[in-house]
Amino acid sequence: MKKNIYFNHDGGVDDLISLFLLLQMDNVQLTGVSVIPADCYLEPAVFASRKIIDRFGKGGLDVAESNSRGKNPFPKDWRMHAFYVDALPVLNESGTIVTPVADKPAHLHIIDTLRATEGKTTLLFTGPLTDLARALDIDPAIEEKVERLVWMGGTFREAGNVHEPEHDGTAEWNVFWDPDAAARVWESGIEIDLVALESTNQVPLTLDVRERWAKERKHIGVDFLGQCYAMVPPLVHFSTNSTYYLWDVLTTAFVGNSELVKVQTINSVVITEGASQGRTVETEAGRPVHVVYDVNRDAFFDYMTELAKRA
Ligand code: AGV
Ligand code: CA
Repeated sequence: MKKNIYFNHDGGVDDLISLFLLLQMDNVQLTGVSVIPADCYLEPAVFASRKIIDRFGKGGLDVAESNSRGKNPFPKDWRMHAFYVDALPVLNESGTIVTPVADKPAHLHIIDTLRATEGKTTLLFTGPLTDLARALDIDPAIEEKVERLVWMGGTFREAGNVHEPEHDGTAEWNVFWDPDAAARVWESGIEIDLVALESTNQVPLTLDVRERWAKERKHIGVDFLGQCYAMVPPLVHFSTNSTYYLWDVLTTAFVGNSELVKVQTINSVVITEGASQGRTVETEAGRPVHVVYDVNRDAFFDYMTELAKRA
């Protein structure tokens, strides 16, 4: 039995690689894709998504554009990454784009796709939750059509990954971009699996991983990984604000193979105001979330590289 997956992403290198890998999973039925302009510019991220589906998928999908806006914008340098992926020759060889843009915005596309899909759907979100929060406000009954939400977001460690003026550094970026949206989803009855910084910190982009992909570049999908991860800074001596981790790819791999990680349930709330906005905090009175806090790093990199070889 294939799992129905609806994928909402924000066009980073690891978001776009996640789309590519989902298309290679034989236990996944991808039912819909939408793009939110958080850690990306919308146009190149939508183009790149459509081209990835054309080049590496089987068709039958459209890509919905989000018109959501966040509270705390991502740095421009990071948002530029989607332009680089969109320009890769492997995605532009055919010179045409077949996969269409959907005729409705992302939050309505989520509602319609959930309703049109037989049975329940797992929501995979690798950017902020704004489109889901808006969908729930319009049509709360879609909760019944949701199997669970798998989200790259949050952390219960002291250090988050937001290093911005007026902030204390305790938040993870996908929560920080729109803390109110996360709080809205926390209010729902949806089961939440959180792929938090606890586990994503264990999968930095490192030089040995790059070398491996270089050695195996005769496979077009592995070459695609190498080309994409050439655009972003690896971890060499120490972690900086721009150091790249495989945040979203780990989240996507968890959907395809939950045995790679360890999960623990934590009651939590989302802080929406002030210097800690976007922080997820453990508290008895909070709602339960299933936190992915540990990963088998080598098994994860093997899994994603083997998936890429199928392309
Ligand atoms: O916080 C991680 C999220 C993931 O969804 N994104 C990147 C991933 O797509 C934001 C982010 C945090 N640090 C970054 C980010 C960095 N150094 N470069 C680009 N994006
Ligand atoms: Ca992302």
